[in-house]
Amino acid sequence: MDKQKVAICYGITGQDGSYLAKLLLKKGHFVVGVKRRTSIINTSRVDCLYHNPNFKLEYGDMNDVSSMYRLLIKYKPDEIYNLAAQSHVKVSFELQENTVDTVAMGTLRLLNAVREIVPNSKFYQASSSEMFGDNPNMPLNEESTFMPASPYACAKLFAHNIIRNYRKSFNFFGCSGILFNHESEKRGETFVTRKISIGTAMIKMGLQDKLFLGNLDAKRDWGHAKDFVEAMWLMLQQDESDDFVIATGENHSVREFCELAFDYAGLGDYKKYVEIDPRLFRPHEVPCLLGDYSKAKEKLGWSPKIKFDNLVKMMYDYDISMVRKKYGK
Ligand code: NAP
Ligand code: F7E
Repeated sequence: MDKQKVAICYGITGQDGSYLAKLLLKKGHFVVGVKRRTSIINTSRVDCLYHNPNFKLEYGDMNDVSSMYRLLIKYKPDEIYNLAAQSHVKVSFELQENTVDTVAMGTLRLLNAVREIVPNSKFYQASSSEMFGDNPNMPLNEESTFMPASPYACAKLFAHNIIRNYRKSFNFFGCSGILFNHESEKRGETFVTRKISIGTAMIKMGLQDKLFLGNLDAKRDWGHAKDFVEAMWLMLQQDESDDFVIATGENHSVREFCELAFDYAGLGDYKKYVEIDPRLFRPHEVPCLLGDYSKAKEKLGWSPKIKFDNLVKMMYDYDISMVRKKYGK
């Protein structure tokens, strides 16, 4: 019988960490989830895994090298997934150093520890479509020029480049998934899709009158996190490491997301409820992103299953049931 694979996942408490952990457990892995210390408990996305004998939570931090060594020595993982980040683009304009330290330097620290302790393991890096930033030449693929437009994107680009460099210099197995926006019922509540799905549900239940948003004209290529974590896993099952764009090949505006959510909720025209708050605009906006996932389709056999309409409906259905439960309606 094959030895059980061990995977370490940094960023386990986040949206993708929770979907990835479930997928890896299904694949038969032993999963070590790394969480940082927080003043209030924030493991709700993975609490359902707490009693699984193949799942273990450990403390660690992208800014704490000795904990990286401790965990790598203790578990000798076959696969390492680096999903940890200060992942909010707008916040990165206010917390520049923290974002760069966690995303760029944190990745470098983890890479160096991995090369020392488990040099034959496979490493997944959570790269981002934000790295394309100002590039207007859609659709974007692995050969497109990176023109980062935020501290977050600059930091992700450093991490992306250092993985490529280690791959070429040290024969290191490091894959970067250049993931376009992916959302879900577990998406953080300050990202626009979840703000809209929760806001629509609150308005539907008469608990809120208005939803305040920023730029409604921004367009994103939105997929579902459950599909996207499958691509992460597939990348590490290949014989050679590489970079892959993971996207749906369709984009929609924030306005279209609102139109569909309010219409689906039976509230009619979103304009009756949505107001613009200029404080939600960014110092430098990425107006449009659209990905070309042909390489992932050809080499990994990956395609997205959940399309935009379904994504919006799934998120609204989840949030209306949460709102009902929470407010006893
Ligand atoms: P998320 O929900 O914001 O999760 C980020 C995770 O990183 C959380 O578990 C967070 O812990 C952890 N983290 C933050 N700072 C840390 C530190 N210093 N040390 C250890 N852990 C730390 O993000 P996500 O949507 O799941 O995305 C996963 C990864 O993919 C991120 O790297 C993100 O930048 C990247 N990405 C996301 C998308 C997308 O559309 N979702 C697209 C492209 C790339 P806390 O819970 O304690 O905050
Ligand atoms: O913004 C506009 C906003 O914050 C999407 C992260 O996972 O995906 C994510 O980054 C768009 C932007 O995601 C509001 O200006 C309008 O154009 O949901 P978001 P993001 O910035 O695209 C990438 C791929 C990542 O890598 C990141 O980690 O929506 N927008 N009104 C708004 N955005 C927010 N957050 N809030 C608003 O009220």
